[in-house]
Amino acid sequence: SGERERQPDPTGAGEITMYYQPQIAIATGEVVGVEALLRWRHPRRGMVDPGELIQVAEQSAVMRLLTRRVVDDVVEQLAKWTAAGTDLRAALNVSVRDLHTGEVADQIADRLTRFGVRPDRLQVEITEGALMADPRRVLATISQLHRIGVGIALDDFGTGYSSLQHLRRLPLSEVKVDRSFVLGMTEDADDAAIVRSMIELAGALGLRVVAEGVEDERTWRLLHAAGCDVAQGWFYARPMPAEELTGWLARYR
Ligand code: G
Ligand code: G
Ligand code: NA
Ligand code: MN
Repeated sequence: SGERERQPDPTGAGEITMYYQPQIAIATGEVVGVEALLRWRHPRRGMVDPGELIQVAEQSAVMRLLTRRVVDDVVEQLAKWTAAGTDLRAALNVSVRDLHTGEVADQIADRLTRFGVRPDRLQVEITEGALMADPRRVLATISQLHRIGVGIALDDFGTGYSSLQHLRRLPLSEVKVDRSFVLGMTEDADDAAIVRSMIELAGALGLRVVAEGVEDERTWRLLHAAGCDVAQGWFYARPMPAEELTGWLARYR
């Protein structure tokens, strides 16, 4: 949030901020949601992508704090959009370890109530890796989120193990086709075939399909022809701060 960002940083470690990347319904061109992506504004290195930060954080209690911060920021942002009449859904990422206790689900329930945000405005993205680590506890957390009414997306679909079992057993609302397959679609017939099969499979199971990493119009066309529901990628927009998104949405319409 803006106020927090303008505060001086006594630790010198930089600031955490959320960026939002639009997700577009392929059939209508409508913006249906955004994915919240963490960014680290480093005092010397500038804006750093979260990959490195999250890898380090996951080794310690820091991840728990980061996730708390992400949930707070995203739910508060959803409340602002709702108040402004902007009808957006937001997805946030949680790490594998976040799902080993019910804490994140309790926090999400608490914040949704406190900010008066409808649970179906929020979606939580999980990766298949989460299920490998501790399937029973992870499933309990995911089920808790599902009962609250929060959507669950299976992220990076196609890169994990036993994907088909997860599709059947988890209370999912969406699968996100991993960008490694989408990026290759226009050049590689196998990648294109894999993406088409994933779209068909997810559709048959009643799940919304999101293609991530859509970088050009040819990829968008292939996805349209394949009946993919939603696209996300640089072809439409890069992840951006919430303040920038407002202007982007106005220009997009
Ligand atoms: O935005 P970018 O492509 O740099 O993200 C790199 C990785 O960091 C991706 O795997 C993404 O899922 C992950 N990531 C981004 N934001 C968050 C977050 O808020 N929490 C968690 N756990 N992972 C995130
Ligand atoms: O692991 P996850 O799927 O959450 O990672 C999402 C990451 O993908 C984000 O960090 C974002 O920066 C990145 N991303 C978003 N759109 C594109 C795109 O069109 N091309 C590529 N290469 N990366 C993208
Ligand atoms: Na994600
Ligand atoms: Mn992904």
